Amino acid sequence: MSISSTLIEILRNEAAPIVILTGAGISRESGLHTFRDPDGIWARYDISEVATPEAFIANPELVQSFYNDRRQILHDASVIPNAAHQALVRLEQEWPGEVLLVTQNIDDLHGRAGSKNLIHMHGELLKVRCNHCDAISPWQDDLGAGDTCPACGKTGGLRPHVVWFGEMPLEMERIYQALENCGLFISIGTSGNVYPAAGFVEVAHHQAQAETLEINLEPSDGASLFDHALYGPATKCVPEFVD
Ligand code: BJW
Repeated sequence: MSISSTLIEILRNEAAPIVILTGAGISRESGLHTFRDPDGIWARYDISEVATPEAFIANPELVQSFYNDRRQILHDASVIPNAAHQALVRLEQEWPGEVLLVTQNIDDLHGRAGSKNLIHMHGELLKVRCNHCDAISPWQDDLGAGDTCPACGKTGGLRPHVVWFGEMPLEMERIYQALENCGLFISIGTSGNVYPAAGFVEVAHHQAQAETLEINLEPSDGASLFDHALYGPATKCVPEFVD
């Protein structure tokens, strides 16, 4: 069932806090591949070989080249924020209550579009983390074993600042606090396969009695958990909802 304009007006009048979760589907029409679609990243790579801490120990060159390739694609001039990223900026600016945007994406398209209240729960492709000093630093270029940490000057300890399977996603306390207090939870362009993000809808529903809305190309694995849904490409559905 689609969300009615009357319900949106009630939530607006209450200045209800909104939490938005985004996934790879929102960046698909900017030219970035999703993970689990037939043409997705996991059709070409084995998750266990590139997205676990064990993989980084066993074959750091393969893991670095996986992220170096994706960093290069992100620098491509054709990869820019789309109408869905832009609509979420308008929502943040115009909604009378707090809008927290939590993205699982490691691309920088929400930030480039202008979203401010933004959490990258799975990290950021254009940052590195140092295993020697824990510093997180901006990083635009290819990364390799011989690179030096901009913060401590030591070599050999840099890794992509991303959250692999088995690692703790970032800023979870802030995210759960927002979920427990929101009036509307919106999930956009995510398949609902990866936890803890896939469980956010239940936290919003049970602990905050929030309205829940899924916006996705097609019903996700967790579709039955949502009160409302809009199905179609994000560049069509997200502006439609916001405007
Ligand atoms: C469109 C569209 C268009 C397309 N418009 N839509 C058993 C049970 C429960 C949990 C576990 C378990 N065994 C292991 C776990 C934990 C594990 C997990 O979830 N495993 C599952 C596979 C079962 N999770 C973890 O390990 C996480 N850490 C953790 O749990 O720590 C402990 C903890 C517990 C509780 C609280 C706190 C902490 C870490 C997960 C790290 C995920 N990392 C990755 C890769 C790293 C970053 C990177 O390289 O980019 O993150 S995996 C990959 O999946 C990436 C994504 O962020 C993530 C989610 O994918 P997403 O965004 O949903 O993409 P897709 O492709 O799946 O879906 C795209 C959707 O868009 C589709 O539905 C399309 O239809 C749609 N779409 N075009 C709109 N144009």
